Amino acid sequence: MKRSIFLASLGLTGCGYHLGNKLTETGWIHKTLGIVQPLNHALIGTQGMARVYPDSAVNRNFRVNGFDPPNTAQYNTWVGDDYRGYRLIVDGMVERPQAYSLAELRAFPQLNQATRHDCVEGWSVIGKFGGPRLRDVLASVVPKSGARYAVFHCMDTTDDGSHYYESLGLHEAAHPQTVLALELNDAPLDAAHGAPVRLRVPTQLGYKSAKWVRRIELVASFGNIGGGKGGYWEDNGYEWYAGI
Ligand SMILES: Nc1nc2c(c(=O)[nH]1)N[C@H]1C(S)=C(S)[C@@H](COP(=O)(O)O)O[C@H]1N2
Ligand SMILES: [Mo]
Repeated sequence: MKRSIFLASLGLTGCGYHLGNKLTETGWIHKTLGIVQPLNHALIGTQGMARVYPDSAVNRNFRVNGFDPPNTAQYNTWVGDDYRGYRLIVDGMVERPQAYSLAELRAFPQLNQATRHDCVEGWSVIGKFGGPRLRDVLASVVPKSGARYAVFHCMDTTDDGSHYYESLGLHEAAHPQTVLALELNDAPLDAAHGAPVRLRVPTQLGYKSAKWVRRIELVASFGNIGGGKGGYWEDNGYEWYAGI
């Protein structure tokens, strides 16, 4: 009897995912891929997963919120050139730092899912975000074992003159629905929604989904970045873990 209860608990669909988290927390994010990837499909709709909506539920006009798009000469050059000159820098505590072009990001397996975006201001909108899973991109640079957080450095300027930034623990960064979105509603992401690359974290509040990402830096601590709380809104009093 005891034994069957034990086996039943092992059989919970969440276990494979939690095993993945354990491994990523020790810095072995690349080792989890083979284990977690085949489970993704079975896990949709289970605990810890954001609800996935049918295309018919998608709001065609996805609301725009937050600071204005970057207005630097460099950004405007990229916009005018279909972002061909843009590179996403992925560095910090990694074995193989990279600067990925959009074509290289499109070469990763893509996830394109309609999920609900909840802003802390109290509105929600359903949008379909497509792009590589963050964990695949992080695995490709091989995080060092001491890396604990991914920090997202953005290109827009906030009202205190700083650049917007956000961060995730590697646990959340490895979530199978967390993507670096290149598309919104089956079209290339537009400047207003964070082009060319924005983070999309459907399990957390909207402010975690950083737009206009220029650089992802892996760190052991975010205590010395910005105001030290892990994000622009966190530095202004919001929660770092903004689970929905
Ligand atoms: N770089 C950057 N990312 C950001 C913001 C911002 O001002 N700058 N606003 C956040 C907030 S509060 C929300 S609700 C969403 C809005 O995304 P949307 O404009 O695609 O709706 O982006 C988030 N990411
Ligand atoms: Mo928001």
